[in-house]
Amino acid sequence: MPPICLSPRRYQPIRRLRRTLVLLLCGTFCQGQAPKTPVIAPPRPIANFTDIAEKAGLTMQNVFGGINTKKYIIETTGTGVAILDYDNDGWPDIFIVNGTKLEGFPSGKSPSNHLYRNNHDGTLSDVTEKAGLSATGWGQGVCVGDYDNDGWEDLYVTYYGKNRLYHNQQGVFAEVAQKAGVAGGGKAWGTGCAFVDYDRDGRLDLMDNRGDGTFEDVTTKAHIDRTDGHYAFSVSPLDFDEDGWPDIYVACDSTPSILYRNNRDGTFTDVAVTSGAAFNEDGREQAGMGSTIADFNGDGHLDIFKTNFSDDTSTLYRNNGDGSFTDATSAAGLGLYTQYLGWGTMFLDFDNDGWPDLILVNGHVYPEVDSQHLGSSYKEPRILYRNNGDGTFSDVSSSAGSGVTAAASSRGLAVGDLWNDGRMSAVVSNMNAPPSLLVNQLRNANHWIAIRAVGTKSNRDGIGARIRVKTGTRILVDEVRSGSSYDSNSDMRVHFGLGASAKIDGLEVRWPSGLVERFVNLPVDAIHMVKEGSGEAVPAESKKPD
Ligand SMILES: [Ca+2]
Ligand SMILES: [Ca+2]
Ligand SMILES: [Ca+2]
Ligand SMILES: [Ca+2]
Repeated sequence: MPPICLSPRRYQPIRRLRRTLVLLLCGTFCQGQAPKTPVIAPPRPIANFTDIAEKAGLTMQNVFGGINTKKYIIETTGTGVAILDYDNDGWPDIFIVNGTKLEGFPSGKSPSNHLYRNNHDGTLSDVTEKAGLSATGWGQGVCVGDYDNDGWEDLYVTYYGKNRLYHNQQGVFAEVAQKAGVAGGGKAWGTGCAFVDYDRDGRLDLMDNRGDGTFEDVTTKAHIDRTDGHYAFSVSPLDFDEDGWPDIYVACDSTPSILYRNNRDGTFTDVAVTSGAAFNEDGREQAGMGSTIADFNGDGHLDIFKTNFSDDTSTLYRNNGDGSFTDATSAAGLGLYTQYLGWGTMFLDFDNDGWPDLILVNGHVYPEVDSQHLGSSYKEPRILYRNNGDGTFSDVSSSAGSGVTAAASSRGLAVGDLWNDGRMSAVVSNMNAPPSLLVNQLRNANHWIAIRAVGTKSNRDGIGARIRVKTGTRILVDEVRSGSSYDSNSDMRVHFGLGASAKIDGLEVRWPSGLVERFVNLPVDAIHMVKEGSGEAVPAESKKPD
């Protein structure tokens, strides 16, 4: 059965944007005289994210419509970013989608998407051409998944226009969207996408993967088309009700969010309203942009965080563990800002203390906003929230480094352990500017572990696998996930901060095939390849009736 990538044509109704989008210290303690009274050390900085994009060689120029003036909404949405290991050398590489401008370009001068290969030394090389990925157009989102299970990560790129599916042929990509039946009609505006094995047949779907290199459009069959009148922006798969079947959260602009519950029979039902994940706590529709999934409060249930338009806060939906969500934004201390227009967002445990933190990138849709004195700016700083481990977050942006405080009009965001050292970095796509590569220069003594799931019976990426790590005091949970953030795809290796725990007591994987396995004796501070069928099988716990 197939993997699912919510994307092209059939998604059209919920992917079209509303056209009326509102035009819209004393630094150091005095040195000099030796103090007579004890000196209180200044608080240790929490993070020091610096933008090393230029130094690292990430120098492409994003082109996305007019620089100072935007006439159409198509010029405002920007592009996504993917972190993937395209050449299978074990080091994550970076793919950045690009757009164009209304006036077009002389032949040979058109902007292209870019692929950067990781040189393993803190730098990257532009390998776009060599990898066969030079292409121009109104690029939007990107998602990663090995749809043909050949061990090489494939790429799907959405467009205002025909979408592109790049089949990875040992490091060189061939564009096969038309042949595979996922190009769409060219009239829809593709935004977010994700690969999901919605029917758990071991083949990733973006639509329905027939298993012969083509996809059947199952939008109607799967009841996805029963959700009309939404302006869908980004896609985050998660098994919110823990029945072993992947569900799909879609953040929508100006309309209620969608939560597709997988009915285990090839169909989905939008349960966002009844589950409490459609509106905010005041029952208001929001203008959702990006979304991210993690268990923020350590209760074993995956929660949802969503960025929204300005004049609103972001929203944190706490999963109650019974199929329902509660808006926990204010209680978690995330209701501070309404001036920012949020796009990409990801949970990431930047300090490896075992509690997923949050990064958000912002920026208004129209450059013209700067002359209108509306209280928000085209270029806005990023935000970093540290998870306090007690259900609340603290805004640590101002002490998190120049890469966080810098203002940009950002859109896509992906996170990953770019240099395999346990430190999470972020790649950001900025409007009409080069990308940012935010690397935390601060190290600490906390431990971590990362898992690269390799499915055998399940899809090869293990997308949808649920991983539980047991330490002395905690059970950490996450899933292998394609998509998320704003139209982006993060490092699919699942990263867990472990705090002071120098060992784990065990790791359990529930594969999409249904197999539940335990893996033991995995050392910390390392990335482990965990292959389906190589662990110690355990009876599936608390299996709900099929
Ligand atoms: Ca690589
Ligand atoms: Ca492949
Ligand atoms: Ca489910
Ligand atoms: Ca943390």
